[in-house]
Amino acid sequence: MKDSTYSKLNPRLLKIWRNYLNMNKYKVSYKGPGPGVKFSVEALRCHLRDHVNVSMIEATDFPFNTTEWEGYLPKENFRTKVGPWQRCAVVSSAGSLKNSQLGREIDNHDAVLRFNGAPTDNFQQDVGSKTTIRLMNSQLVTTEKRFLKDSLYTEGILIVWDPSVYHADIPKWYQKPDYNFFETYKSYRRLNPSQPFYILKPQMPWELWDIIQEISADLIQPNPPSSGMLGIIIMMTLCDQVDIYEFLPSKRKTDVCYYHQKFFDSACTMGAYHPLLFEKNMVKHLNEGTDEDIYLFGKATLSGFRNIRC
Ligand code: NCC
Repeated sequence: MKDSTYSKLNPRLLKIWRNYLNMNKYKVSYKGPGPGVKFSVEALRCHLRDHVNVSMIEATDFPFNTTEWEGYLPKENFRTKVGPWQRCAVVSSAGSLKNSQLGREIDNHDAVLRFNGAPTDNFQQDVGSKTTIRLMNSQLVTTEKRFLKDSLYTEGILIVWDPSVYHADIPKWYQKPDYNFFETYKSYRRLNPSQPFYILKPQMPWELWDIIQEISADLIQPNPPSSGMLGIIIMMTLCDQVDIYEFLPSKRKTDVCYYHQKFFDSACTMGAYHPLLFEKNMVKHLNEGTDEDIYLFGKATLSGFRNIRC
């Protein structure tokens, strides 16, 4: 995959990108450097480590410190409870994972991160069966009727994220979340009190977005990064090495959106709402694996933040 720009996209995706730029739903007003600032791999990794703060809402954060929230958030701090690990896998939900036979290799990692409602049952051969962390968007938690019932969600550590207005603080975001997932979150916690379930701080996606904009030559969609990109950064903070599967598409690249559903849409891989194409350019730049690994296995290998010197 070469560095791609939006001007090379098909007219439908180009139109959607323009519409999002005009809409600016999250009131993005980026004033940082760029666009198109060039970083070496090492410098970009340090820049991400130093400017993207991966942390979860804690019981001391207002308004989560009020009686309404008493006892709902996990007691243990995310960074003391979760990881660190050596080798981690991030499994995108892409259709190109189908028939990949990557399951064993994926399960062979110390920790595996998956997204939203991506299943493993019946797909083990291609995507593995281990789920250490499941990162979900707030739309799924709010609208998926099976969320409170389906055993898919009861394995591993859960993290939910919800987009705030650009760089809003926690109290502002809490008054106006994108999806009001808070009551469902509480219900889930009452049903599964011993399963760790964290809420990502809303500042993190925009800290990451700023860097994607800084290094991209085009204006990127003023919408938060995809769960995929957020999950990669979360794992980079927890692991020495992160192997990412079918985020950079392999020779199996397809317009089939998911490995578990027959639904066709090229936007799933190239991006419409999320600045996915630019995220993929960034991951390609950070990749320390070979082009052959991308082509054959859709595999990119990134160093985590834990052992780097900046
Ligand atoms: O599709 P989604 O993501 O659940 O996929 C998880 C991550 O895998 C990467 N991906 C997926 C498909 C594909 N062909 N190529 C890919 O690279 C992406 O990095 C993606 O983030 C999301 O980011 O949360 C998203 O969620 C869905 C949907 O809300 C959930 O699946 C819950 O039902 C969004 N789809 C819709 O809203 C219709 C999707 O845009 C982004």
